[in-house]
Amino acid sequence: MSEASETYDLIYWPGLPGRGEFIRLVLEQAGANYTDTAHVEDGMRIVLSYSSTDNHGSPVNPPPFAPPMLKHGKHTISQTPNILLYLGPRLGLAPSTEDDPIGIYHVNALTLTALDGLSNEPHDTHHPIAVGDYYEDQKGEALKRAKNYREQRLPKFLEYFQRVLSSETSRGGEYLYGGQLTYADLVLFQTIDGVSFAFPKRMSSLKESGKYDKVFALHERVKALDKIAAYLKSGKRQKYLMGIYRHYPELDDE
Ligand SMILES: N[C@@H](CCC(=O)N[C@@H](CS)C(=O)NCC(=O)O)C(=O)O
Repeated sequence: MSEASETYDLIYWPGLPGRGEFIRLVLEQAGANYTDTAHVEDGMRIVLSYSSTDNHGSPVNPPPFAPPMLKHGKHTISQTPNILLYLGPRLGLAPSTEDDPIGIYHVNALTLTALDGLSNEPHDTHHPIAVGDYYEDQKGEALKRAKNYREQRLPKFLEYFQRVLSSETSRGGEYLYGGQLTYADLVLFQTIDGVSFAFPKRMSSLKESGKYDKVFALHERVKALDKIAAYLKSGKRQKYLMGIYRHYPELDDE
């Protein structure tokens, strides 16, 4: 059953797409009613109140550690893939449990893999030592980490998703699983988009190689979906800045 008419509240840092973007794309594609701390006046204060050490939770919610968080009714869910797991079936972006009871676990695995290799690992290229330290203070290690990412890890993950799109369970190669759009496709779109922003030279040569054509085609396909295309053009889509996907030309050296 679609619950798109209910209101969801996304709690995420204003000013950058970040991990909140994975949730936003799902809400946008589903046409869901949602509020977003990125676009309210005291958004930063709201985010801080959730992640504060003064937050001891409620009778039904443990305190969350970090954004993104999703408030839905009296529940607050945290951890990006967990929020997606909550939203996917509710918003019609996951396989139906009646037809395919195990499908949601496959979609979740694909999502976790995209987040591992195309979101968390790119983040670690510019912050390989300490999340709380400046990039400039870990630049030497970042250069080494980024080289390994560009040469080994990035192609390995692209090859994996190319193989998934060529597999029988993709049902035709347009979408990752079951021949229909799921939230895993929206996640793969956003990760490819972000990695292309961070590593434009490397991604362009990987695209030109032709080895990952199905992955790049999925990126274009999702980008062209009516609701996603309208969202991307709207002022709601924020620019990549100092979040997970950062463009440092020296980290994108061939
Ligand atoms: N595994 C978590 C990571 C959450 C996370 O690292 N959130 C960032 C923003 S994208 C944050 O504000 N972290 C604060 C911290 O780690 O201290 C998820 O996927 O939601």
